[in-house]
Amino acid sequence: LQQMERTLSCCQLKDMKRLQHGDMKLGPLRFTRRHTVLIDVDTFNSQRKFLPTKGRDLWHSDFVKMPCSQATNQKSKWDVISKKLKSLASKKTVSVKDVEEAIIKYNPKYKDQWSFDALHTFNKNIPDTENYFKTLFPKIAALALKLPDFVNKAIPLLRKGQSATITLSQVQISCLLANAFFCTFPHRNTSNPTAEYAGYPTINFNSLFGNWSERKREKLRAIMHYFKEVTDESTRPKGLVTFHRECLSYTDMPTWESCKENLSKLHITSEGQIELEGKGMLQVDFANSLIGGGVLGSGLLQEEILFLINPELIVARLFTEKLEDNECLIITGSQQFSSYSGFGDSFEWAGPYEDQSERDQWARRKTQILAIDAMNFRHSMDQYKRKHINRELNKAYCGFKGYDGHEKPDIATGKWGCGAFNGDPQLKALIQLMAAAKAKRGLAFFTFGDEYLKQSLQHIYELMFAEGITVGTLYKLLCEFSSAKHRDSDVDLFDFIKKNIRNSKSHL
Ligand code: AR6
Repeated sequence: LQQMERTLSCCQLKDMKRLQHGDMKLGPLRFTRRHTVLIDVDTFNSQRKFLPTKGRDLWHSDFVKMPCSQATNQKSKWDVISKKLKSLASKKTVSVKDVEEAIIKYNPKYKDQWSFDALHTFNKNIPDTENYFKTLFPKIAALALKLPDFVNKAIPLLRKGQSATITLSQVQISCLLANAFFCTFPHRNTSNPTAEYAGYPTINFNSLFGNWSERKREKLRAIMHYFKEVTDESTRPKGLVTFHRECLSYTDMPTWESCKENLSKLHITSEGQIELEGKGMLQVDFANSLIGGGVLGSGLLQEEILFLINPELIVARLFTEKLEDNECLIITGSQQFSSYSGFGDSFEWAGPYEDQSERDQWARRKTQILAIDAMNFRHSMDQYKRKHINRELNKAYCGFKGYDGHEKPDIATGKWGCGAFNGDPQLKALIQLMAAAKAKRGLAFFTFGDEYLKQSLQHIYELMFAEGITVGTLYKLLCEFSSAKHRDSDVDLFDFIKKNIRNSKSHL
């Protein structure tokens, strides 16, 4: 009987809805005031070609300041950069020393600050037979040099407070990342809080090249593999990727206590991972408000790993301002290039990954990644405060609700905010369930080996499902729990719900 009940409420992975793009016609690719497309839409729509759109460079605070800009000062800088890159690109083999020398040549201020020891050690430790880097460096330099041809329309910054979208080709992304590799982006190297890009993540790769550690080795293997694929004619990706910043307006924030929705369907598993088993669903990135977190440093948690196996995500750091409490970033169409195993210190690059995901009408891989940053609770008790519960609910809902008629597959998530950010997995699971119910989407919850959470969440979900609990009732229970927890910090959320669910229904 128990088994039967289980299959009645919790569902299986195969029942989860994945991206189709068949039922929903995207229509021709179009740019609008809020959607910048960096390729020529006419030739794309008529011949499916990926030609860069014509446009002009803008040295302006609303746009990415480009290394190849014709603005005074930068023009002469690009002369130096391009001369250096040309000299590297013309060689058959290039050493790490040459790469370092070139980067420092046009970033002389950082001569004593930037270290390249990780890149040196990495290169030395690879057996000669496997060492393709010496011949890869010239190709990356050649790719970086194409910037003025490949991207000639100004890239808007995805700034806080505004929903906006950028679509660009995978080749354009590779060219931007080749520039990041060679640390050519201007005004992006200072961490001074008053600096122009202080509210943005870093983009130049210098931090990846210093402070050798085994983590760095594995990161560099993943990054170099990406460049190997994108510089080879036979494996160069041919498609588009869309980056959308969504800003949830205050008027669109649900009044959680009066939400009448019932819980949506749930699949819970302690096996598998969001990025594999969740393919084709809205895959949650346990993000930092500075998108990509420590991917270019030494961080190696869920978000950094995601960015290493899908390096195109890294380009979001170029134009995405720090996310506010009511904002998220949704990336459609990025490609996975690498496989991996492990997590944190045990992370290993496990070789190439051949992404088989189909492409949609806009030539994007049928993948959607949702970056939402949980709050970082240094004091665990803080998370039970009502205003923080509200913040997390609205953050998740902002991402889960989808945008502008886009398809809404179910959501693949897990212990969002419960590792580095110290969240309570029970509370975070319920918050995500509520946001999913409000957005009318199912949830696949990957507990990442946590058997206890799997069992207890399944149990409490079945109970709430059987009682027909609504989002509003659950919200009120969370508020009551919040007070109970402040009286006695040992109270367990699921126990509290078990004890109070009947009462809550009758008096709420
Ligand atoms: N699939 C499912 N679950 C996973 C996976 C996976 N691939 N990887 C990890 N988990 P964490 P946070 C589980 O700490 O607390 C980054 O630096 C695993 O149990 O990455 O939101 C960001 O840039 C893990 O403990 O997320 C932020 O700065 C838990 O998910 C910060 O970490 C939480 O993963 C965000 O930290």
